[in-house]
Amino acid sequence: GWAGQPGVALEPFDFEGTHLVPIELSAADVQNYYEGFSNDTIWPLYHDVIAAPTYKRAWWDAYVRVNRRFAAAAADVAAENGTVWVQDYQLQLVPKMLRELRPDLTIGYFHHIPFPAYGLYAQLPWRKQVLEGLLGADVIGFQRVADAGNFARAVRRQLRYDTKASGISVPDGEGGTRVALAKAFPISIDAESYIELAQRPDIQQRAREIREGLGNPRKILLGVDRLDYTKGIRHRLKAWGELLEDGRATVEDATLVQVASPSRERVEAYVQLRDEIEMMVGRINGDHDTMGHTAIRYLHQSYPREEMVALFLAADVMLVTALRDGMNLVAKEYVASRIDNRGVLVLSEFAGAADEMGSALLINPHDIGGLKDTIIRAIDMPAAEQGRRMRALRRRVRDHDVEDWSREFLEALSAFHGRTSSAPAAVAARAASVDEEAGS
Ligand code: GDG
Repeated sequence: GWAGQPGVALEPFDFEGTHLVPIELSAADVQNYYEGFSNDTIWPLYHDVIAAPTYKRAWWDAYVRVNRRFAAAAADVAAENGTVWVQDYQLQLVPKMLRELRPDLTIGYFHHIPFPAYGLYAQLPWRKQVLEGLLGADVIGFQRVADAGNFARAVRRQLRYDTKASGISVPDGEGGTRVALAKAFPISIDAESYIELAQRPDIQQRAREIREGLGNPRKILLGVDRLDYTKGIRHRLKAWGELLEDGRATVEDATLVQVASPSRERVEAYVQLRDEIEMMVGRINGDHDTMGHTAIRYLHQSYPREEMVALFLAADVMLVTALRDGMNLVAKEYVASRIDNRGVLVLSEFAGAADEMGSALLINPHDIGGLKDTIIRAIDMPAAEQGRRMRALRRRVRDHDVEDWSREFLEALSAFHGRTSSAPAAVAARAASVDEEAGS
């Protein structure tokens, strides 16, 4: 990882049983590699160009340089025949660079955000290099089956490699072919730690205080997101504002608590988004607040986990309205925290979590009319139906927590490392057998 602050050179150190090797990034690296290429090129492109991606050659050059630095550092410290698991879109070139430096290693990569449809991916001026970078891994994990499918299609179209089932035939540079696995491994949360927090009397007391502090509205609606244009916060505010405007809800009926944690504050699209959201909140509150009740309690702040769980316990309705989201852990954290089997999750079908959480009220956030109807349905949902849905959701999150996720990925990685193939048919057979071994 990097030190978290530009220009800070830290010696390797141990923390909670893990040896950490910080990579130094200069202020220019942060600007070009991190805020630029990672967060203003890849992030918007991979989230369906909700915001327009910026393509700058100087940013790409910085991305290559910094990826090389990470690869070199990993190559220096990894054990002989060891395993390296590369995390996320800031490091897409590392798998190939690392394989070149250390052919003995087993290399995995997990992609936390969506992988876009080919028609969008094709915009990327460096589309071939990025695919080749990722294909340096033995296993490339995605959140959704659709993401893995989009990746395989991009590989077929751009690189003309064979793909069968989840296996991709990659030339090994010596006339042979190795097989990389590209497959969905949906991430999860440490569910047990949320359950433990939700059981604490002080946190339950805090949930009651939060409700009191809001003037005891009949229902509390909650949104928790990094302040990001992918999260659909504007769509959520628009729907809620219209419901108040139409008289279908009042501020005594319900208050929306929106935690929007500060994020990427030096990227222009985020500066603009914050202005737009704060203007909307000001208008809606100005129109509807009373002395005792508010339409939206907007908090541009970050909170400790205890406070987040108290908020989850206080919230009758959780609104996850992302326009595009790799998974959305907040949806899973909310249901894990609801040890009382009450509360309603309204969940965007454009979040990866929708693939596993079919018992939520699924919505299309672009359909403001449908979103409004669903919010009313959630506010009015009878306790028995809440219980039925919440129990099914909680079962899924408890049965598949973050430990299962990492174990399944690492098992697939050790099963798949070193697979070679001469015929495409063999690729299909091997990919299918690993699918079974990974249990999905
Ligand atoms: C990326 C992908 C994918 C937020 N505010 C506070 C706070 N949070 C915590 C939440 C949750 C996490 O941050 C956010 O995770 P999400 O999954 O919701 O979204 P991203 O940050 O965009 O994460 C996403 C994820 O990677 C994992 O693969 O699911 O799709 O975009 O845990 O609770 N936590 C605390 N205070 C806050 O104010 N303590």
